[in-house]
Amino acid sequence: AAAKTTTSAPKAVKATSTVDKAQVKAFKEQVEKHLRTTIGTSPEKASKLAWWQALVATVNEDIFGRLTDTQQTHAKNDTRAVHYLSAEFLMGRLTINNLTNLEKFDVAREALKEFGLDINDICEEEPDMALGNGGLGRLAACFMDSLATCNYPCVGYGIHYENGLFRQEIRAGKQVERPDSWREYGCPWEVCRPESVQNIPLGGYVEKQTAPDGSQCSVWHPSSMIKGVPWDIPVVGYRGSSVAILRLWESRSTEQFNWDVFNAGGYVDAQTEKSLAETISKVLYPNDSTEAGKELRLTQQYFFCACSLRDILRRYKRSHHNDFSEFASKIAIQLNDTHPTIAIPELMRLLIDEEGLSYEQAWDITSKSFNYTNHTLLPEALEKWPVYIFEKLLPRHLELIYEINFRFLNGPVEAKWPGNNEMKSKLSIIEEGEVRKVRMANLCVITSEHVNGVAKIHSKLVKEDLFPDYAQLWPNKFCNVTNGVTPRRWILSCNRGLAELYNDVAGKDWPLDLDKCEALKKYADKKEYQDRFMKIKHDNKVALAKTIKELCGVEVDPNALFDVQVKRLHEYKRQHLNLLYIMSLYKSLLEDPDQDIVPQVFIFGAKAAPAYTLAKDIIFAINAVGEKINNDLRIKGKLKVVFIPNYRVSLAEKIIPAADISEQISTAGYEASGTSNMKFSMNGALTLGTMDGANIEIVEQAGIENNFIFGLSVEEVQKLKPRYNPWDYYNADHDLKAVVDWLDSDFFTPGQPGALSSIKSSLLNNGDPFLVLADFASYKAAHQRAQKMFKDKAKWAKAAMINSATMGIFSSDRSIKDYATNIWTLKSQLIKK
Ligand code: H53
Repeated sequence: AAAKTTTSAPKAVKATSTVDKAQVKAFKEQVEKHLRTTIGTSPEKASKLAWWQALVATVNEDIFGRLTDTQQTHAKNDTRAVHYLSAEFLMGRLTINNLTNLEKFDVAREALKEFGLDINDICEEEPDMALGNGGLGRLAACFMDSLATCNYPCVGYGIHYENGLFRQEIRAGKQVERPDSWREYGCPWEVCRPESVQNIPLGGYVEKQTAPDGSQCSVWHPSSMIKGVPWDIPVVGYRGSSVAILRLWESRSTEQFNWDVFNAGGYVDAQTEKSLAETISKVLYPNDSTEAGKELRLTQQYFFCACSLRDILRRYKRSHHNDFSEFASKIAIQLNDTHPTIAIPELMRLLIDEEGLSYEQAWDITSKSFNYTNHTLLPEALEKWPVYIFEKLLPRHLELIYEINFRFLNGPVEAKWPGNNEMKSKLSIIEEGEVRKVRMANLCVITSEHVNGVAKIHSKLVKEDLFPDYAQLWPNKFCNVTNGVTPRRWILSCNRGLAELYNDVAGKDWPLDLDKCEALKKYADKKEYQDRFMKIKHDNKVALAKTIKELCGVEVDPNALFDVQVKRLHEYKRQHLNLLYIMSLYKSLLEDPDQDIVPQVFIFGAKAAPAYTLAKDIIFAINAVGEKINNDLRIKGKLKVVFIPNYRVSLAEKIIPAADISEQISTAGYEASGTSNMKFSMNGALTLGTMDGANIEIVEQAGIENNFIFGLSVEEVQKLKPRYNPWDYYNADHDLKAVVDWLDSDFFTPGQPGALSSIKSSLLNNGDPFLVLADFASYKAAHQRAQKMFKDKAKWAKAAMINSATMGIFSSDRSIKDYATNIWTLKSQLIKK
């Protein structure tokens, strides 16, 4: 039951006396046993890494028993399950999260303390599992946590990249990419499953054959075979619910293939083939929201989809043999963006060519099994693959895509718009032109039962602007599932002070029902609760200040306002708008160093795609401006700018709980949803942002008066865009003109004039595609409102508390329940022990 605390005494850390002594003793013995017998060392000489490995081995004892229970329950009940296909799963670290979900964190902390160890220090040994770029990959990870917690039968399928997203170093202010070999010394969470290895055909040609009954059929003669090796990562639901599996496929060469080449006398060729096969899962493409269009990327997509579908079929056939009539009622497949689209023709091919079904039977099953989530409207992110790549790699799949397209254009399209060739070419899966292309999103929409966007406004734009003609054909296909994030990772394990406060005011079940946090709202006016809330924030800021000192060498004051923008670097996210504002603030401080402003620390973290030159230039500019400002004694430390290198999940867990302001400043209509916006708000940051993506739904919950909303709306952007002239804004605003011109000088880059000019050029000569200059004045005004409110401590605390308390709907449990009810028709399953 909730202990109603009315005193002002902060209880940021749970008292150790509540931890059961016997459990601590048992845990301690287990860790020591593993240290000796699993890791082969002893407490006297163990390294931190060895301690961490022994800790994981201890946790795994608990996990594997639950995993077996989960799988046995599902098998016994022959449950319907969802199969979440995603090229990215950005899991981050697992130790603290798993301990938290098993409710063993406090016990483990005390046990390690008895060895003289600090659990947080030991857990720093764990490399982040960075098998994703940003929002889309982290969403998949949050969804796995919620699927397990809500007891939905599921499997996550992806790629076992040998190298995750690159490690970012900053040298002389510039981004340098280094490889991320996250499992160089093994990953103790994953289990290899040789019994489920798959062989995947690739390349070659299609032969037309005539069957005895005179009908034509196609026979694919692939030119090579790739071995897919599954690695399973258990995903632990909160409080002993089910344990889900994330199955990631590693590519290897097939022995017989190499052996043949070897026997034919080509040892070197055999090696080449081996390394080619292994290249497929070597590295994650570092593009977020843009497509590389590379052959290897399509091969990666096909490889993991082909492995996953064989795995799905194998499991289905275990209970249903060769009768496919129940397939669609047992199997739901979710496509996370267009990356796994190739699974559609691959399922068709498996059912027709390998299982002997007719085209019509295969289509009936396929079109009832798939659903597609769209995550972006950006044209450069919508995948289109040249037909010639398909001809080379996947000739049989291309044939099936043509067949699907033919039947679609001559069926539903002809019926709705008879004789209308313009409509046919618009809706066709194939784009005609000098290079013919396969439009993957069209294939997804045509095949899927449901197509969803990821926030209300985004789903509306998907239906009305991106696929309006498809929406006329199938209005009910289109729906919305607003994104969410797991409160287990994003409050309970990364902000223990706040979690404790929620335990006190909302009872201990809030991590399973985030709406319960609303209970804090009624204390938002009470001084002792405001003090306690802001003390938690302050402690988090002190911890972050220490991290900043270690990573950036910059001293920052925890009493200053922490203004944070952490996310991938992209023009539409407008880190350069933030930078222009910082420059204007600096300029005004130079003009009047004694002015009474709130001391502020601007904190950035962002990786740029290695080939995205302007994004890298913006990183350089942030560092150059920061260097100058941080060392300028004239402004008396009122302003600091830090760029934290190598932003990733484990850093987000330290940064987000310490933020006062969350910068969510994308051009309206461009950020599909955003998910860090939800995490910040949950942790009591106020959003300074545009009416874009999920920001709209956040302020709907928390109140516009408790956030700082600015800028053009989606409609205003759409209206202005065709006649937009950035020079008008530049010429009309002295301050704006001065800071834009400052970029052309060598003030921030002594001896290197023009080093920041590309940014000015993008804003003026390149037409400012994301309307930075148009939103500048309104952005500045929003900052001024924020400054003013920050001076009123009580008002700020109240707004922060209301933000945190009203984020219930942004739990990924809510998202997953929406999917389960409206898209998958999936029931949760209680696990029998
Ligand atoms: O997906 C997030 C959204 C976010 C969107 C992001 C995304 C990627 O990370 C990568 C590719 C892509 O098409 C979209 O940009 O707005 O919150 C999860 O839905």
